[in-house]
Amino acid sequence: RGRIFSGMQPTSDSLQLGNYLGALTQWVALQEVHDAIYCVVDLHALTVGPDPAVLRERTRRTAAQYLAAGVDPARSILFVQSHVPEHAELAWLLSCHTGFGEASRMTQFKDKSAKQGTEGTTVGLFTYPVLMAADILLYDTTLVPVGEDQRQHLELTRDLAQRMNARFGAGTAVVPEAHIVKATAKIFDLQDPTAKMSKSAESPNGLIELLDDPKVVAKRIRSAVTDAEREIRYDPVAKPGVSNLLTILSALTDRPVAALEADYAGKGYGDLKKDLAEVVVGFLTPFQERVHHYLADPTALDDVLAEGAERARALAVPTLERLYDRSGLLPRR
Ligand code: AQP
Repeated sequence: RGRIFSGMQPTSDSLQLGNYLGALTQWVALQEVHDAIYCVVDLHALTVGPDPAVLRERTRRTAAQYLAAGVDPARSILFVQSHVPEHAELAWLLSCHTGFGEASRMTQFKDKSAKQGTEGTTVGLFTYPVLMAADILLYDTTLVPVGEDQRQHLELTRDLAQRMNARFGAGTAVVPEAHIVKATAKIFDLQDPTAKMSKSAESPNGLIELLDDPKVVAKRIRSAVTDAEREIRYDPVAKPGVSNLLTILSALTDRPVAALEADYAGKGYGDLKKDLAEVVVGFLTPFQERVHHYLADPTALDDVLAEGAERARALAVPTLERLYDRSGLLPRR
């Protein structure tokens, strides 16, 4: 059995459909055959300067969405990052092995810091990928299910693990593999189908949030940007909007894109959008009911998270001890 680790930031009241199709559905599938550890990465969310009460609320909401999607705490470990202090401790150690230039080349940092300006950009945002590497290496993770946007951070994580092994001997860190499912690795914004769908999108019109009012979601799908042709064909370069709609429909109905192209031969974009809206609303309605069920009992939710943190710590402590020891830190007695 492999060891899986992945997480999402509680940076919004709701996850978006890209988070769900790119990562969360993989998490649920992988927990069947692997030891899986899923985390709400609240320390990462601090990089955007959230309001404290809002962050707390979003942390629970994110956990409730994991559960509603099918993450099973009887099978997987589900916890909140800040409840296991070893994440921050290992991040410091790894930051001492990360080049300043190397961290500066991370495209997510370049994009986000360009929006925030030098004064608005924190050191936390800069070292974000190092904390992510710590999250992964802390559990001797072998496989990390993520969307395409995290590939570069995963490469950095692998480089850091290999660097630790070269410096301190084989077996210091486990080198993880990314698990990126090509078909759904990048879901695009409905209004700008060349940009990835993102929780923190500037305009909500291109976004499908899992906890949005289904009527609003249906309207956004009906207004999705397509192209001036009429043919429903999968061609991400020439027809990014239509291809994105086909990708989403295929993922939610489990029907191959080629079969969908055949289904829609001779039909118009309006038909595709109408059907997709129905499928998405059909998925969201019971999903939202499950989320609200978990949120209705915050004590039970907190109990699940507390138990998860305890189980996670039992794995994290020996890994950190090993890495500290190999680095030459004097063992605590
Ligand atoms: N559009 C997407 N298509 C496929 N996968 C995606 N992911 C994110 N957007 C898409 C994957 O979802 C997980 C969430 O990771 P995160 O919460 O750490 O943040 P992110 O990658 O930066 O995602 P967002 O939604 O764009 O959040 P904000 O706006 O807060 O930065 C990851 O596995 C990611 O690959």
